[in-house]
Amino acid sequence: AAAPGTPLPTTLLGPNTGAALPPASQSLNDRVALLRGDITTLALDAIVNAANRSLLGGGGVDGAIHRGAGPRLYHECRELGGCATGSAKITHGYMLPCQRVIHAVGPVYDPYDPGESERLLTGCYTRSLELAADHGCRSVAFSAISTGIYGYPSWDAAPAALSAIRRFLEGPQGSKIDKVVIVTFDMKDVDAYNELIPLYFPPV
Ligand code: AR6
Repeated sequence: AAAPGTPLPTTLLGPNTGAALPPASQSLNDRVALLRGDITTLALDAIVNAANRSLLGGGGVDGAIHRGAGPRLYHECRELGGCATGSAKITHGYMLPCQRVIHAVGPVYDPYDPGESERLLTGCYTRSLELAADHGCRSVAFSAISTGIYGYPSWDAAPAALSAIRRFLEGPQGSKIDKVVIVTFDMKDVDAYNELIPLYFPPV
């Protein structure tokens, strides 16, 4: 039996899946950060855009990234031939302070099929981290994919994002990434992440 006062290991449930995650690994804490602000200002190896299937730009964070990067980003994106929902493609960052932009295409939230929405959103995070690792990007910032124009409730999106990030960092390619920065912009995402991050990455 654990000594009195020893904190019990937390066993988390994956969002909607019912799949149990192993007890949270505190060694991962210093590799995940939460930041509120404009993702286009970050001088990291890669930032993750919330794009659409055309990859040709749009509103929200996508618009801000294309404005910041300048027209050469649009020209590179045009060569990519679009991207499937739940996946991602990588470009250069051009006039942005980051080296690379990873364009993830989140799902339009479907309240009649939340499981499929979650599967696709999880795919965005996992595929973006794989691309970052494959391209030597050791620091990666994520925008809150799908939680704006695409209508994904922040309280459902955040656990999917946190599960995918933790599984990746604990997985075979996890050591290829030093830092994952979760960037929030709207208060709803700030609230969700402030409450949920300690469950997935408990304070030491
Ligand atoms: N930095 C960080 N986060 C931001 C910024 C910024 N500069 N601007 C907005 N956000 P959204 P989606 C947050 O709508 O829901 C585009 O037209 C915002 O508060 O940008 O995936 C694309 O082309 C929200 O939490 O992306 C697609 O057509 C989060 O970014 C569609 O919107 C995502 O909101 C994608 O919709």
